[in-house]
Amino acid sequence: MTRLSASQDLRDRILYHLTRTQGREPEAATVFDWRLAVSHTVRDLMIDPWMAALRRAGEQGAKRVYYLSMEFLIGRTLGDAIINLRLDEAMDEALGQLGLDKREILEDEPDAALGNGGLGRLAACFMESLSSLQCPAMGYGIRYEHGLFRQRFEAGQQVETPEDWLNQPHPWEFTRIDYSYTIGFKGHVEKADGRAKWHPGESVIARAYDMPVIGWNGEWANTLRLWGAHPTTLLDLQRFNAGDHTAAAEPEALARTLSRVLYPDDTTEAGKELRLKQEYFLTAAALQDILRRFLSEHGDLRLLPGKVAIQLNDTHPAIAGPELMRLLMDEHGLGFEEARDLARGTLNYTNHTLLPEALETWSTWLMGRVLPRHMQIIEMIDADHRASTGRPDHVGIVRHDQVHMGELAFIMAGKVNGVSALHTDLVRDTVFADLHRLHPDRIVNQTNGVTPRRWLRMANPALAGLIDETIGDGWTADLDQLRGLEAHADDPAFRESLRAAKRRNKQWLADHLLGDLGVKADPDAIFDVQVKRIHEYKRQLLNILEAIALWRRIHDDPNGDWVPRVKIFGGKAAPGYWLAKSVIHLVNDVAATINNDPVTGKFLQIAYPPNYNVSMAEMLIPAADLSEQISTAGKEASGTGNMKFTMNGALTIGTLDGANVEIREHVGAENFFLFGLTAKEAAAETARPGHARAAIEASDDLRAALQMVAEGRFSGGQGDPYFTLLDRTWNDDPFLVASDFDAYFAAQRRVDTAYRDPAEWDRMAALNIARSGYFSSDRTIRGYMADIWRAGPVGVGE
Ligand code: B1H
Repeated sequence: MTRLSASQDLRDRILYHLTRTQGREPEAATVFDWRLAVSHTVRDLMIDPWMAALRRAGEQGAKRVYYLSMEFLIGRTLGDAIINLRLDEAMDEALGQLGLDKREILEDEPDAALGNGGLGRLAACFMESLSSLQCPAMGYGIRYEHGLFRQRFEAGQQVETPEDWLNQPHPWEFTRIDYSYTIGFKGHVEKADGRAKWHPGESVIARAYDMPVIGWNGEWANTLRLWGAHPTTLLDLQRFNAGDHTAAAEPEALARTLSRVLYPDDTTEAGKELRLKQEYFLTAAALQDILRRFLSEHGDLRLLPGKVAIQLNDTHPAIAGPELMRLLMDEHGLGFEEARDLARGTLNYTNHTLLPEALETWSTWLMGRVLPRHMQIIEMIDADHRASTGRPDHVGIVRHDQVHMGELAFIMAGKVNGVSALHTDLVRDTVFADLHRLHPDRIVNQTNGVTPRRWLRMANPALAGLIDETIGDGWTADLDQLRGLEAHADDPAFRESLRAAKRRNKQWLADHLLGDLGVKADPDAIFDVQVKRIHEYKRQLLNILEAIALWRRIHDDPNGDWVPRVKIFGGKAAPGYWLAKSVIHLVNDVAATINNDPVTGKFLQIAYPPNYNVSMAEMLIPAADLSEQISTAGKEASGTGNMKFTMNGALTIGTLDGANVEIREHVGAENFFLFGLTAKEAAAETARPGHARAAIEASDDLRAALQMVAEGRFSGGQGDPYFTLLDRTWNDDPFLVASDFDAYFAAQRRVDTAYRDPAEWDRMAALNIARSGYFSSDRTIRGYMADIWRAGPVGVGE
């Protein structure tokens, strides 16, 4: 089809859906109506590749990959689908003909915020890459009615309100009432004829809601299947008729609780019965669905490991081990050993964190009460593993009346992987050292990646256009082709265009997001961005203390040759994480003071737009000059934001932590602002008594900054709000803010110096982009396919 007829076709389809699906005439249509009409138009175009992919995978009896995750942080779908279907130009024309503003339509879509942070966003990037690589796969998650809470600031402090994305029609989903499974909880276990039978005391229905995930070039779509919880009996009619209307609706309310809210926890464990039930709900529904599909295609359970690969995204779905064994033993009559081997041939586990507070455990009491049969099977797995490996009694899955889900996941997995080279080494040396000795081939590395379709082509059209002009558009499917830009890094014309593209993004940000906040951001200033969950180990505190120290220095020498900066923060704190919330409060307090300072105002501004989410990341990252990746070495498993910034031509100031290590290796040490202790040094420093006090006493800048906070310079003369934060920094400082402060401050001054030389800065930015190809999630998924799943892509049209 020619472009003109393609755009006319789109326009006709949009008008069709506006009237037939939305029931509106153009004259009366709102942005919402148009957005739904456009979404249905785009959705229609996904159906053929989707159906074809499902058919082809079935016909070829291909091995299926299943990704089980409590989180899928999808964000918006429309813009991404337009890009992947290669409809952008035709759509621009069609919308133009209809007199519609594309940005306004795209921004009308609520973010599907079904995740907390990196772990959930990784799952979303993986789904996109699986489709782009035509690997037959399915994601399984929960259809939370309320995604991650909305964040507001009141007097600088975080206030949470419920998120409500399903309060309006969700055009991307298909309800599958025919795929419903009963999920049991509690009750008792009966033994009869040598077989165990679990009689649950409660049950709910898991119903499938499917979303197609279209890959690049529109050739293949996999399914993201999210489970919604529904009651087994809708209404207690007897109670209703007796006049007790509230009690009559109880079964429905109870069941729906299971898929009501996403746990707002990142790297800390929720420890709630409801969370355990949610985890089992997802896992049990997915496994029933997987076995049903497998049995209908293959029949013979012994083929399971050859036809099915299941990836457990962290330990959250780790109950899959015992559940799969229960199905194989209790429902299909297999013996323990055969069931164990089949399960282990099928399941794999990704570890995403070493933080002790995030390693899930459940009391044997709770596990035994909620999942009595699973508790028995866990004991059997533990005993069997001890017997077969000679592992001593004091280690194991069940210790001190706690079920350790990491150990369970490890023991039931064929492969266990870490998410960056450093993290995987630490997984081998620390949390799983003992299991690694027993199973030396089990742990492998798969460094995370991000999809370049969303994070470069869609989020940064200015840069994507320049890259297309310079090296063609082949990079979209093969990010290593960005290497072709290296040859242009010394070309002044290319560097000029690169600068112009970045400046356009900065100007837009300054005029909109930052301008709306009342921050006066000069697009020629360094846009210095730290966006991620707020956590002590990520050290937003280090960043804001540096800002205070810099502010003080500018004050002391207001006529100095300072390089203007806009520091931008974004991120949410878990609602119960008091110290993280205290850091948010401090950043906002400091911003309120500094931004209005007539002496320093033109050199330093601080912006903290509330409610950071995927869509905000899509605006901020393309406009960043400097990417803050400053976690305490050894604590950030990988990071994925760090990769998005690199791809978008921001330079990194960072520690040797997570994937920063590999980013630095790829882009070149001279194109990366490194500072701080290494993981090994950090571990030693943490163990040194009085390390924080000593570091603070040795640093005039840090001492002065802390002093200003203590004196209430940013809190109306009252130091009290920050007493605990300061006390912890002086006396404990487990994440070494003090020990790394001077090195960080000095690295920031190196950034200033580099920024003064635009040609050199642009060269470094060009090289960062050119060498970022490794961080495509396509590369990551190919790694999982080859090393973990032993699954191949299915050819289209073969
Ligand atoms: C990561 C989590 C996480 N690691 C518990 N662990 C959660 C743990 O709700 N919970 O209970 C939620 C999330 N998230 C992140 O995973 C790492 O911190 C990042 O470094 C990494 O890049 C990301 C993806 O691998």
